[in-house]
Amino acid sequence: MKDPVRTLAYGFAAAFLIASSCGCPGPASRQAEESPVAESVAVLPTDTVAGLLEKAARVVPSERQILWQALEFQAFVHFGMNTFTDREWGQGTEDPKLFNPTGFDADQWVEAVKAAGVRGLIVTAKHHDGFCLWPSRFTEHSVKSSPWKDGKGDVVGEVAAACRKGGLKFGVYLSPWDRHEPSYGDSPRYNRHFKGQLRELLTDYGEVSEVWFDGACAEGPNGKRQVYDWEGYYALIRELQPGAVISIIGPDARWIGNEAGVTRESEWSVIPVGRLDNLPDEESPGGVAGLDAQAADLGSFGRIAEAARRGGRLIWYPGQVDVSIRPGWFYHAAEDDKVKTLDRLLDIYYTSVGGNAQLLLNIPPDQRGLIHENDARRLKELGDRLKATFAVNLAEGASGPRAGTVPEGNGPSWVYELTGPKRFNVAMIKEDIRSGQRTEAFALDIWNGKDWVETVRGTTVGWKKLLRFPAVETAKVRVRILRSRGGVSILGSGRFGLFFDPGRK
Ligand code: FUL
Repeated sequence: MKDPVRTLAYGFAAAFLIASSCGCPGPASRQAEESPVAESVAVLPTDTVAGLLEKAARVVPSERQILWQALEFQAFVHFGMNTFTDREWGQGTEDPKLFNPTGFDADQWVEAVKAAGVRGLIVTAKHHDGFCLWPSRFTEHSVKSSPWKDGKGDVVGEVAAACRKGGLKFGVYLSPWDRHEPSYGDSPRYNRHFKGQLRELLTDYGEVSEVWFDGACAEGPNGKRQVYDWEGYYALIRELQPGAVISIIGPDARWIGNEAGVTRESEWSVIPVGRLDNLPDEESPGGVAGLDAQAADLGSFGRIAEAARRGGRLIWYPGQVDVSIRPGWFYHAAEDDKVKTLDRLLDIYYTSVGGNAQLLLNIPPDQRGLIHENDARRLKELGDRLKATFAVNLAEGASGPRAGTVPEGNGPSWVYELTGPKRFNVAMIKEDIRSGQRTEAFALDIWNGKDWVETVRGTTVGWKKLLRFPAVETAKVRVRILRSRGGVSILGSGRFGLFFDPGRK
């Protein structure tokens, strides 16, 4: 749901993030442990073009960001009071007695989402209405006041256990905005309350791989505005779950900027942020350190140069695509026939996972507490299609990159001699993000027996670029780097692939 007040919370996050980044490049250091931002590199008005490019090439992810990026595809699960009131945003005044799933089965969630190929699951432990899916000691507004399992149930606990059993990472969405909690708006009091809840979630349920902070925010039931203690929240998460990625209103992963599953053609993970005065910027919608997460261009050289003029910083801040399989985030029976088509989901997959972003696909369980048959069927179709496509890498065993870099034309290029003629319609290119994100433009050529023919051209690569094109058959392909920031480290083993998607011509 679009939210007009999302910006405010982002602004608060900004203050802390920019104030605490150090400006010193290099590998992860002690500073990485002390600051929520793994690394940041200061860019200055006096930097030359070459100097800026060199600085941009040096920004690298933290270990937790690398592991998070490798998950590629996660499930988001919106379940709670809204499931039973048929709403998207609750008021906070709903009677806990309404929460009563008749057939709740966390294993069924895990099996259904695993069929699509996800590697993690994030559940809405508390949405804006304040109703907690775990028996929090800090409020009565939770499953313990519901008839479900006579108030003895714990959705978060069962989901965490099912994820562990099923081999999925487990993450929590905890809405900072709370329309029920009376202390909301009495800032220090609510901050204590919120940290208490975070502590419960981060200590009682084993490993938590991600904490998702929503930007939606408005006044509380007392009509007051909350000043969030982001610094305190982040410190607590780092202390209790040092491996957990803090997303959206957090330093580790940024909101892609829309809820429709759309990525930019050029998704950068190296992002210029901030201003010289280090103050939050409530004028700019979304993101940390004054970053407008909805801007069309976040990381081009032009943006870096602009940041340098203002004395900004470069951080590693990869994008996450949160999108629902249905129109709403929560389950509504009226949307049973509005589950996204397989083609739409594939488009989203290819442009997010294959566009240097992580895909967080929401699947909302129904009033039984089960993922509906229509969604489960679609998830399986998606997983089957992806498996059929990616099971065999037709470039496997190719000779080429191991022979080294072949300088040609404007940039380096790599020729792959396949083990024989192969027919393919998908190509994969990856950078080694431990060395940053450097490619600005590339092309893929195929050998037609006489000449090289350019098949597809792209801009950024990053973690993974997936390219789709009409099927071609050849025994030799070439990747050309047209523009990069410093030397490019792509195309080592496992970073190049050719595949055949049987669902396309
Ligand atoms: C938004 C929320 O307001 C929606 O209800 C949903 O949780 C979505 C993922 O984020 O900001």
